[in-house]
Amino acid sequence: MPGKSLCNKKGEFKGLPSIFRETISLEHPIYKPAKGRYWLYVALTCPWAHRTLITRALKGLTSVIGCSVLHWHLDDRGWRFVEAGDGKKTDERNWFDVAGGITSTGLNNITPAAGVSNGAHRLLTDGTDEPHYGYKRLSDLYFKSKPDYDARFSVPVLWDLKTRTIVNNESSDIIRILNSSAFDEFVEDEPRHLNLLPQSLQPQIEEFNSWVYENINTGVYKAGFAESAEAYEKEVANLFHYLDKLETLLREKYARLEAEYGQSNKDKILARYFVVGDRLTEADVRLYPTIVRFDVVYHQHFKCNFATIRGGYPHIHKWLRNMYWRHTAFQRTTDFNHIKLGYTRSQLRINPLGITPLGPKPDIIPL
Ligand SMILES: N[C@@H](CCC(=O)N[C@@H](CS)C(=O)NCC(=O)O)C(=O)O
Repeated sequence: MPGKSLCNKKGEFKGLPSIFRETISLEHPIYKPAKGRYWLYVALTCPWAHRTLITRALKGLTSVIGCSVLHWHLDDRGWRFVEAGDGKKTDERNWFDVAGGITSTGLNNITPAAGVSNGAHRLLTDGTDEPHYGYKRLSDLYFKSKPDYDARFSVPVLWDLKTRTIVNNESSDIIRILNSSAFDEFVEDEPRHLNLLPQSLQPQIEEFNSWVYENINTGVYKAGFAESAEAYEKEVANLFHYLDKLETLLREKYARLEAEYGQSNKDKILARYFVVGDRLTEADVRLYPTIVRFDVVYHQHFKCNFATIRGGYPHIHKWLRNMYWRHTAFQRTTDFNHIKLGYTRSQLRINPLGITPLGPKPDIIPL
């Protein structure tokens, strides 16, 4: 979202519409489940793409649906792939097999001279190339699917290698496709049995998702992209009102678990400490990408600075660290370098000099 405004005349942020909304199922006339047929294009900085990576990992689909990672820097022409000579080549081992985690030397090793908007230094793995067609831009996939496409080129994209079309570019749909039983036959027992949307909890999950989406997931963007003080002030107050609501919900949940298992039985408590019900669901997957970005980006870059999560919300903080440190699918898909660089060096309307703040330290505190 570089350069151009995504706001209406009042300076209020409006999101990006998704127009590819197909699904994958045995009944679908075109998009049938198959191993190796579908491909996910993501950017690690993007919270919406992050949900799909977490779900892919949780469901054991990393060897069923491949994945390419766009360069973290978004420019006026949208997302681009890393090309040979433009940083590092794809490391198939890292990107395909694991949850999307990369090893990097860390943001703190970037010298001040790297404070340029396009990331001149290559001290981390910037992304991957496009392995199927050698495309240079995400837009190439959109035009291949729909030659007269005239909207923004957003990640995530779920792509069909057989028909060479975009199946879906809406993250909330993609996580449901990945969670469905469509790919069960290609997956090991354990992840296959994980259902992020159990029927008994569905109404609660939908209810939770709807206020979290409106006020927290997009709330940070509404505050950060606001182009008038009035719009910003309204949105930031609203965001923190809902973080307070979330904190209360988690405080009560934690107290209930303590009463049930005893205060000292931390392991048992943490094994059940999720936002809806006592098990991991889609609600955790959709909340996490926003909360893990909060202290490192949204607090300063989007001016969401009434409080940090670590400083002001002890129960959200505990939930966040529980997700990150106890669940590899969350940890290995979280790349703080891409997250920090992506926002602070791409969104130059907000941060014109493209200088990336180094803190907070550490990116996430141990549990
Ligand atoms: N509705 C979409 C929104 C995705 C979205 O906003 N992606 C952003 C990155 S965080 C993007 O790709 N923006 C490209 C651009 O603004 O040009 C979804 O949830 O999948």
